[in-house]
Amino acid sequence: MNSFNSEALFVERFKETTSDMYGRDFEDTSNVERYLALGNMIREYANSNWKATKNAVKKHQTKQLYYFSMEFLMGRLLTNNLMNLGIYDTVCEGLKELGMDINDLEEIESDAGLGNGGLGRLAACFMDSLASLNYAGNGNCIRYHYGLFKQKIENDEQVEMPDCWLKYGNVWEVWKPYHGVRVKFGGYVDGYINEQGKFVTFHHPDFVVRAVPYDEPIIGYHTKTTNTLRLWDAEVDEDTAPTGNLNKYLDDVTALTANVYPDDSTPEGKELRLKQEYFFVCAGLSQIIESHLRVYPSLDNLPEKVAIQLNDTHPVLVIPELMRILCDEYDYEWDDAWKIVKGTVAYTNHTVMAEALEKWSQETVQKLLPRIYMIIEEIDRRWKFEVDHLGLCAIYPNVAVLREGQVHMANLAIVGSHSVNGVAKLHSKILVDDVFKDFVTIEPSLFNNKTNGITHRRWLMYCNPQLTSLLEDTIGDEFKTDPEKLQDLMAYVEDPVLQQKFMDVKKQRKQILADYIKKTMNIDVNVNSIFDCQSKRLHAYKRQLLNIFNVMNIYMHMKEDPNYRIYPRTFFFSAKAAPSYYLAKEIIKLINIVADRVNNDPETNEFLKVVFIPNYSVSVAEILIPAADVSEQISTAGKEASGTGNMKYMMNGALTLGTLDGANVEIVDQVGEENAEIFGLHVEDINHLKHEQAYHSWDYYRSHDEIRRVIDSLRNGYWTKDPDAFRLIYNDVLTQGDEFFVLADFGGYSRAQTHVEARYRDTNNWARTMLINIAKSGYFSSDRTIEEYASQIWNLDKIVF
Ligand code: 26V
Repeated sequence: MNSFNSEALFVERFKETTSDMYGRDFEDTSNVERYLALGNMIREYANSNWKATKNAVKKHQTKQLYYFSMEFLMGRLLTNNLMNLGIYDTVCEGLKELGMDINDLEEIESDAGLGNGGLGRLAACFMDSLASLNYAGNGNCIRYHYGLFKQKIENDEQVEMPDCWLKYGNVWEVWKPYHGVRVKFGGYVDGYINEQGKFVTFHHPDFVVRAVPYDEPIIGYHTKTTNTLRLWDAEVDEDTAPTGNLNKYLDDVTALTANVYPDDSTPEGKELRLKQEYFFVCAGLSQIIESHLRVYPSLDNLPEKVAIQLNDTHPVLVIPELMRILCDEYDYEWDDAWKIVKGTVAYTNHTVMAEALEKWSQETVQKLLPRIYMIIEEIDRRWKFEVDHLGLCAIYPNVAVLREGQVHMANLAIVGSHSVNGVAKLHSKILVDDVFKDFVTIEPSLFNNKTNGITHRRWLMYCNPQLTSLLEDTIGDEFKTDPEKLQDLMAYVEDPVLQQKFMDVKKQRKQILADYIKKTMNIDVNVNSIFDCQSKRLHAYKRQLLNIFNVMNIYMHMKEDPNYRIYPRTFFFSAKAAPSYYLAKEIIKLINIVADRVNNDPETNEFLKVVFIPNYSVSVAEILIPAADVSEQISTAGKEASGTGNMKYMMNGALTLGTLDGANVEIVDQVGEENAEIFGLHVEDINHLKHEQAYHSWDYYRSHDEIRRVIDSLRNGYWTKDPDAFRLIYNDVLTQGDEFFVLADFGGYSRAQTHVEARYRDTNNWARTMLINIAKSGYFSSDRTIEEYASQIWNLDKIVF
């Protein structure tokens, strides 16, 4: 009988397991030991479905997806797994009987932060939806020993600390050392013509590591399906380790999987990053090929049985590596191999920022991956031939894989894929009309849109049980497996009783956040104030600057005019900056310095507070987002590919205060303009201003008194004595022309903020708007997104048990 059949049985087995694992009485074990024991029990319990899933896939020859991503921001899994397995209540009650609170165990788990931001969290949401919808979908990534840095704020500035997420090991993983794979780097390639007249190559590498997989079960919500997230670690390869200079070899092996790259701000070639990219691509593919051949006689049918999705260009070496395997190891002719590759691989683009489109110097790629480089050259040569043949050599500069000494990874991804998608309607349109338009003339059918989504299981049911239970009471629980059913709430949005109940839930969540802020930062916040939240990576284009400029303006206005007072408002910020992104770090400093001042000013602090919550992560988001009244989504139009925080906030009822950018556009489509607060320049306005070179931020500075007051305060000692403290910001918005139109949008933003305040004063209407946001958020469940990928790109069938 399984340990979770009844509360009593659970209590008995839990005590037994803990005591057996640690060789001491249960009463003498620590919470860490109990957490680890519970984790083990859950994983073992999940094993039977894990096995059943693998067997079902084999038996029915179900097509499988492999999601290749350099990042997976999984967060904590204890409660998530318990809920998906349907044993959460049993465990909670059992623990209670033992005088324990599940929260104490939850807190022990590290937040698995193997990623930077939206792209990594999207991968994690997709894993949850795939399993919950009964698709065979596996993740493939690196087992980084340290997550993205932990952020502390010291003297108002960001300090980066190591994130030792494996401190207590990882209860969810299973180490599979016997499935190790060799990955080869550097050296040189020999070529000769064999007896059959075929060109044969032989790679003599100068660095070889063993990639070893760690598998984590990904448990579907109330389904049997249990998929695999495979994380590859690097180990010494005993047989090929170089003689002499052993320490350098050991260091190089260790470095390979040490860190998540925190630098999504510096594009310049970092060799180690390229090594990481090839490392997990090579290992992941080798496992796919091996398991395919265990079931099927050849690789001819790979595209019918395997789909590979590239999460951005980071894993794009899948394309030449799969060509290498097919041609060098399985003797395929180039054209046949190319068909298989193109039929198998699809690519998702996640940014239009030119500086973020990956490029590697040809020299680096050639040196580090000599055989792969030869294949890329051949791909480029044949592609160029095709383009010439179509009489389109004029566009060659924009579509070339190799150009001016660089490998253009996005171009390689497009050439080698059968599908290229953007992540929101507007973003996909910009890809087609602008960024990749020359590819569109050649192969228009390649391009499509898949608007992002978030798993409503984590971002509603798990992180906001209070709201979930109100929804259950109102519309039943169908929305849990069919999130579009949240629409049923539309029938009740006018109901003042429900409105009041909803406001009560929101207040409870604000109190939880307030308690967290008090405990971790010792700041008092007023739960009756408007909770206005901006949480996301710190980037100039996301314009945290616009938000803090408005705060500065409000404060200065209240100081100047004692009759001017706003409706009480607390501005929450939470954001990490890449360690080498100096402007972003200066913005963090500005926010914190402003916070120190306004929070401690007795004249105004009953109206205005600013809180910068350190270490934005999945766990912080789970506390912050349910408490939000206002969701700040204020990027420069055209720059935010989609955003996914916007969807999480919406699902928890917050009003979107945003520009028409990314998925905000679709949020407005869903809720109607009157249920969002939209301001600012549109993409077309911005394109026009750029094209005509008609934007001059100085004009705004000169003609707009409030803007001038704010900008001057950066340098005149108003906030800090150091006149240079905010020089980068000052230069950015004035002398360097304000690339992201902060000053141009300031007026509209400030008016929109005033409008938000007026709306909030009308409590019933406000509650109604929030309820409509929740009701319409079902579209943004990643279940919808995954269904679209599954039917339109991957061609997956559901697993049959
Ligand atoms: C952006 C930038 C912008 C400025 C300079 C350097 C740089 C480097 C990297 C990036 C972002 C890389 C890809 C990424 O994380 N994109 C995010 O993907 C999310 C999931 O699709 C999406 O919601 C976000 O809008 C998008 O920024």
